[in-house]
Amino acid sequence: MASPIRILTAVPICDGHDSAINTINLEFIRHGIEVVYLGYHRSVSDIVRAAIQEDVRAIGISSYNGGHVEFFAEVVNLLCKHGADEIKVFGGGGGTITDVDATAMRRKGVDKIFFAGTSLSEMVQFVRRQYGKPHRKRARAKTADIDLARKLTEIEDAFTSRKRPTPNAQRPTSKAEKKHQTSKIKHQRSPVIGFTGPGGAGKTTLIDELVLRFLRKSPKGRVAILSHDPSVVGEGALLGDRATMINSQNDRVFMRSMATRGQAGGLSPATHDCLALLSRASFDYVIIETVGTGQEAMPFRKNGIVDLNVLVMNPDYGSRLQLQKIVMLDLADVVVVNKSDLQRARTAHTEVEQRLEQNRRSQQLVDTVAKRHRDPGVDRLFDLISASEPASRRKDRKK
Ligand code: B12
Ligand SMILES: Nc1nc2c(ncn2[C@@H]2O[C@H](COP(=O)(O)OP(=O)(O)OP(=O)(O)O)[C@@H](O)[C@H]2O)c(=O)[nH]1
Ligand SMILES: [Mg+2]
Repeated sequence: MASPIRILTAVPICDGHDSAINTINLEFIRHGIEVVYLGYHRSVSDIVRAAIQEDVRAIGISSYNGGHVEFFAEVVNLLCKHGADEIKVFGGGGGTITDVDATAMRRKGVDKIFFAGTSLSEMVQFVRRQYGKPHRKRARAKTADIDLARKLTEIEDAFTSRKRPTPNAQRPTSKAEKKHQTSKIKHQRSPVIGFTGPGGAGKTTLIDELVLRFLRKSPKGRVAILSHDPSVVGEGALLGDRATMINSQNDRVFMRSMATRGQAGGLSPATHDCLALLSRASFDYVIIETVGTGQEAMPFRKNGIVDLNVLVMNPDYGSRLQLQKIVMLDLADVVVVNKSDLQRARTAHTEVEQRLEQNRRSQQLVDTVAKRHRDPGVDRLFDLISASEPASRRKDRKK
């Protein structure tokens, strides 16, 4: 099976018109395209960085603020500067982009501008026709991030090209997969922190706040984030975690969004190998976020690379009875009750605390308000993570 087309979409800086791109994203997804959505009010450098890290085939920009001629051209130029000009640029902006503008933009290297009145199916056909084939004979990667991004694509594609994806398959078999095989993980690898929890609990917001603290504490450090969103085999996906990120739009953060491509449990068939690659790529931390999970999920159990398991919960999980059913409450090293600004948070804290006492092991419970800047709960979580000794290093010490 061919790998889905991956594109990145965004709305430029000083522009909040996101309704058009939201509609277009959905149409692309419905037609089997994986869309990494960066959100609105995004700068040229944020867009180019994301496109490179995500190793997308093209960038679709929706622009209504009037600055399209310069903005699109700057994206094209910056891609060229980074040696990533194989990534194409296209987009639209309704009546704000005139015929004359579009001609000028094409001259500056923009692939295609869609005018008002174009049907959504025409756009889908264009993307399929123009960007349907993988990049062949790629020029040598000019930067380490481009090289890493391509290797991640190679791993992901190797899993997808199998005739029948095996559920929970973690053992690579193809040539490309073997090349990146992770059984020989070096001892010196980055600590890997795993975040899981129900959809919308605030995992991404929390990770973004933790990244902010990390960037401040380590002026030269780098973090990698591997983020997941759900998808069915052979179908498209909205990879939307980047749209929630503010602080992680930074050259010291390497983020990759993955669709689960049919695998249940919160991760993709290629996660293990992608994670292993990232953990060997000299980041100070590697953070992994699962899709929003259910009561039975234990996504990091078989993974073997995650050093610290963090379960992020909503205060409104139901009642004490529901808590008994959440398997991750037994497995997590740290349980976060996020959205502590909500009314039920105090009760949730007490109930979760009592639930954890039954486990009789040292699990930490932290209350956070991830959407509030400088939240003391997030500070505490950051300190806990910084102080935790990765399991990999503990194992090394015992040897
Ligand atoms: C809806 C709308 C709003 C909504 C936005 C809701 C939202 N979340 O997106 C609201 C009411 C909030 C709004 C606010 C403002 N708006 Co307004 N808005 C519009 C409006 C009416 C429609 C835009 C739209 O979504 N069209 C629907 C899309 C699907 O169709 P389309 O635009 O024809 O696009 C086609 C193609 O170009 C293509 N396409 C578009 N993008 C992309 C991307 C890709 C990748 C692809 C493949 C294709 C593609 O898809 C369509 C296919 O037919 C336009 C006027 C108009 N009729 O175009 C003004 C307009 C864009 N707004 C305008 C202005 C000035 C503003 C405000 C500054 C007003 C104010 N003073 O507050 C604010 C700014 C908001 C902000 N934060 O940026 C001006 C812009 C003028 C300019 N640039 O010179 C316009 C043109 C109105 C006008 N005539 O004055 N706006
Ligand atoms: N009230 C409140 N809202 C929050 C808090 N943290 C995050 N949110 C909001 O919750 C919504 C979901 O946040 P995300 O960070 O995207 O949640 P997520 O767990 O990553 O979601 P998925 O990846 O879809 O599973 C957003 O609208 C956030 O602004 C918080 O502490 N309090
Ligand atoms: Mg998320």
